Amino acid sequence: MLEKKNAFESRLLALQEAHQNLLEKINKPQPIGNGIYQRWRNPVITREHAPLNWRYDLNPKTNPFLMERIGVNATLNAGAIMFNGKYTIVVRVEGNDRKSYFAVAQSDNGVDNFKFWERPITMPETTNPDTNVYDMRLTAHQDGYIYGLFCTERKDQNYPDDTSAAEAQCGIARTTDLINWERLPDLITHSGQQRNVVLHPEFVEGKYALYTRPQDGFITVGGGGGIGWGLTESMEQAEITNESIIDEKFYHTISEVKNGQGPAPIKTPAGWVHLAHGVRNTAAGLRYVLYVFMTDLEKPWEVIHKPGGHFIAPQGEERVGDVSNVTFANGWVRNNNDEVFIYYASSDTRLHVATTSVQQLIDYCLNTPEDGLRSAKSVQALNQLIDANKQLGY
Ligand code: M1P
Repeated sequence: MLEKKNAFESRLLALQEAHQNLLEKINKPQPIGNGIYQRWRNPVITREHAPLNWRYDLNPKTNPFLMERIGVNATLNAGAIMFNGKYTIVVRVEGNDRKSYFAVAQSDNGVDNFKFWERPITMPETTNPDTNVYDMRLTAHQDGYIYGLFCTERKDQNYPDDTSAAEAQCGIARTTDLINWERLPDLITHSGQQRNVVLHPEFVEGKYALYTRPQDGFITVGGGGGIGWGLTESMEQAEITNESIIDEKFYHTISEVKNGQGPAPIKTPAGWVHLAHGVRNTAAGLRYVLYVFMTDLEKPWEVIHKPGGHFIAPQGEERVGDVSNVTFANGWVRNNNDEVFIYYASSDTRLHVATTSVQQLIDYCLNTPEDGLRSAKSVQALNQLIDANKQLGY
């Protein structure tokens, strides 16, 4: 009995020490980079960051082997915001049971030492309970609330015998403290399903403005797709009656199959800077990359600059995970020095950070060649660059 107790205690100590070391691990930027942004070496949140008392029954009487009772499978796709002077992320935590929930974690510097709050978010349900909730976009809106828009997934009742048939819609909640959330009715649109819906931070024409992603099915967007745009009078009964596509998917581009808005756009003197994901198909399955575009300051639905190609694509270890070959981002933070912290997940498994600045993002939008949509145009753009460099003697 004494031996068992000692084994329990030494295992607990080992777990606590490993957890503490992970939480205090200092992060460093990767060397050189591409000048557009800086990747950082370590993921900022992994499943091992989840507090021990969320995962283990710490009572030797009821858990003599100190087994993990409620496992965390992945920590990914986080919404992000500067909150009370801290870099704050609302992480999609996916349990071993495949259900996702939201949990807040904070860091003083945005690149390491992220710690989860004491408990995950208890998100109220509507009268039609969610089976799964994920990928929250946070928007500190002009109206004074922080809104969290997320995907609510339920069984698709149109296919009662298909146990994998799902329906995605946009869930809406708002808060002022990130602890207490007021759940509002789901967004009504007149498209089949919705995912990747994001609230624009300012009123447009006196209304709430939303970026949408209409889709025919749960995985496939079908004939439509693209990043959509629509207005709603209120968020308490949010409904978009007129939805238009502002950034289409296009043949033989990084977003040939589908795309979706990432976090709420950042306002800059040159325009709104957007981060989004684009998806194409390959023999090895779908490949998700991030891209950036800029919309007009007065008309956030009008794309005015769109650099060609991907901004962030999965690299090295990022390429492997539960859903490999994926980078996905729904959160970024702009600090008072106009530095931008991009929180992106790799392969639906863990969360990373890349840092850049408002100035760099503007430069990237204004000066990266657009996708010419043909190989010949790509070579033309390349030759222009080579010629310009030759004139400088390079
Ligand atoms: O598995 C990759 C991503 O797939 C979905 O994104 P989209 O709606 O664009 O297909 C989402 O389920 C997302 O959470 C996931 O990371």
